[in-house]
Amino acid sequence: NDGYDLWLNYRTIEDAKLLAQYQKNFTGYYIEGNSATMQAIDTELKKALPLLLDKKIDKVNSINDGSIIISTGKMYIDLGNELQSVGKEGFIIRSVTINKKKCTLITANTDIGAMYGVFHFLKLLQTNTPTDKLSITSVPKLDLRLLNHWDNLNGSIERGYAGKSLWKWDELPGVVDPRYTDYARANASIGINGAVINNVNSNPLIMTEEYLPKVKVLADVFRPYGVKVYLSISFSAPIRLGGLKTADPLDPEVIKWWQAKTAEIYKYIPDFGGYLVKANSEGQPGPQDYGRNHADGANMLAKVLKPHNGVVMWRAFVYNSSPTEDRVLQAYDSFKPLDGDFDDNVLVQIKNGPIDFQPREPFSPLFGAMPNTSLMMEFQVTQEYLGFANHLVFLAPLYEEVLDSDTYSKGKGSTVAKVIEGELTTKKLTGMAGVSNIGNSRNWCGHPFAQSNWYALGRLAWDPEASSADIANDWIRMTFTNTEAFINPVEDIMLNSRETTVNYMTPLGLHHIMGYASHRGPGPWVDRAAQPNWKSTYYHRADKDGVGFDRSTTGSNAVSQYFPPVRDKFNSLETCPENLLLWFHHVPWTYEMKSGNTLWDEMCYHYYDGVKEVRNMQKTWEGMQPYIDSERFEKVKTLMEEQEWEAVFWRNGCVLYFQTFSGMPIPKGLEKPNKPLSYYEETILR
Ligand code: BDP
Repeated sequence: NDGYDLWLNYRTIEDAKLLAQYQKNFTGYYIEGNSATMQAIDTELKKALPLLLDKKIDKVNSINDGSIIISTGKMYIDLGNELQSVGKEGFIIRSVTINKKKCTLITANTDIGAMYGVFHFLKLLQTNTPTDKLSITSVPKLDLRLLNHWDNLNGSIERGYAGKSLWKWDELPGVVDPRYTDYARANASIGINGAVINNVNSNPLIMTEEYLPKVKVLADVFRPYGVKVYLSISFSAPIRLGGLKTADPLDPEVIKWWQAKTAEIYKYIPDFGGYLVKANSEGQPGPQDYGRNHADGANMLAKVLKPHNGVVMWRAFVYNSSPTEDRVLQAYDSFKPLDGDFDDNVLVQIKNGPIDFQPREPFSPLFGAMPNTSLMMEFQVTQEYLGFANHLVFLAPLYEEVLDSDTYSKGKGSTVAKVIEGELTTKKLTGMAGVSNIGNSRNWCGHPFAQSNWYALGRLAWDPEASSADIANDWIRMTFTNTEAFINPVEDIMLNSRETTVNYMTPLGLHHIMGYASHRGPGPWVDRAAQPNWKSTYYHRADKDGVGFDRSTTGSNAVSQYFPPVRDKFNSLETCPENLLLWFHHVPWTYEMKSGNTLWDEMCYHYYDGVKEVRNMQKTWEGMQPYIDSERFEKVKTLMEEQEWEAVFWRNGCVLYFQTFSGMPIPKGLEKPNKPLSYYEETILR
């Protein structure tokens, strides 16, 4: 098994009793309608059912005992208002009796809803769930459930660690790689309904006559699977492609240019999703270049897209290069004053934390702070700051931690999940995007376990309140095996893996201390950079007295961007959660932690625990050999060896570096680094 099948790895049910039951319960499938989506459902069932049930099982023309009925039009049983309530994308699965025949009904208002139902049904079989008395209703809580591909037109992927881009621009539109279909299938199976196919640092050529026919082919392949195509655009495209002198969003010629270009795109792709925009951020052009603000820019595009039903996703990831103005403050300060100014078809897309996809950050204070704006979540699935594709890090616990955080924007219970579900806002467009970790490597994501992060993103976009434990459990069963002796230990590995990584990289609220530019390996010593807030020393502020960034009311006052109880909790050294301590406070090395240890000792213990936990993970994995194929077993084993090596490297580098400030010894009983600090400073991991 080379991992190509992802979680759609249909294997015969291992439990003989259950298999016999399923074989009895399911005799054939009956599909109403013949749309491209229904045909795709047919293909999926034709492949999956015989493999899962180890018997011939076909499409049937009439309803029999044991039929799986897939229908969007005909009502087989009285569902009352229920069908209506599942909307355009939800579905219902029911065990029913029709004309004395026992059947399973999968029904929805649309074909894509039915497809989601079918994948859910297959998941039930894949995870060995009893199917006698099914009564399932499922509706996605968010409208836009997207992957953001940071893929460049030359085939490279910004922050991609799983090979080259899936999109073969040189072959398209003539040659259509069958892999595009498998990509869409995988997305549909977890409810992902859109893909921004190019990098946010956008090359405007994507919007030219050369590329649009290629983009159209992708859209055509994705369409039956409910995956819409979106593009990242460059705000200066009217200048770079159109030859205009300005890209001022209020200039009539500029507006005309966008109208014509947008209409052209819709000619190729009538259901094109819309634009994702990185503007006035890290050197990208934007409305501020012309004295306009983010809302002026977003609304101009929104008005252009509106007649076509397209949306604008305008990113809030903005910060300047000021050496003194805390970077953490800047997205909030730029966007909060614009609350209420954005058109209805604009979503402001916010990274989960106020800096940049760190192993741990507090939630972005913008969530809850813009009640009159549609806000969407941006998570990173690719592991830019989390060990690339070499470290096993299951990200669902990170996503869950953010989604469950209480903003208190409308009192207790105003979680980030509720904010992005639109429950606390006047605007109703909702969404979640994940920066994709997919490339053309045979197993899609590089590390066999990195697939679980793509999977988790889809599941949490469907239901931001889903639990990471359930997600891990399903993923393991679908991807590997239903053997309990494998599931339990591997689920533990997955659920602990993110905290393990925080421990050996950035414990206690440390952040942005990775190697310069590459963001791989430790780099707390990075003190020279193209701009001040790209230096690690800017963030950790270690000196002989202590370490950490004072963002309390006596410091940069970032705490004040949160609502009162959260603000006060973060502001006080005593109540600030220790896992965010150095994010919000500059703390003396000798400060007594809750454990009774000094801060210095505590920091050391975290770094050492991180390594210990990776070693435990390795030991557990060793015991898993009997349960799975040797190909994936060996691959994970080798990657874990690398992870252990890098964890030790991180630990030693960081402990030795911070020791130059604390001047305190590494606690007794801990193995001493066997190389001097200079070795870690000079060895650059890429
Ligand atoms: C940072 C990445 C950079 C991206 C940027 C962004 O280092 O490559 O372009 O985020 O999200 O994390 O725009």
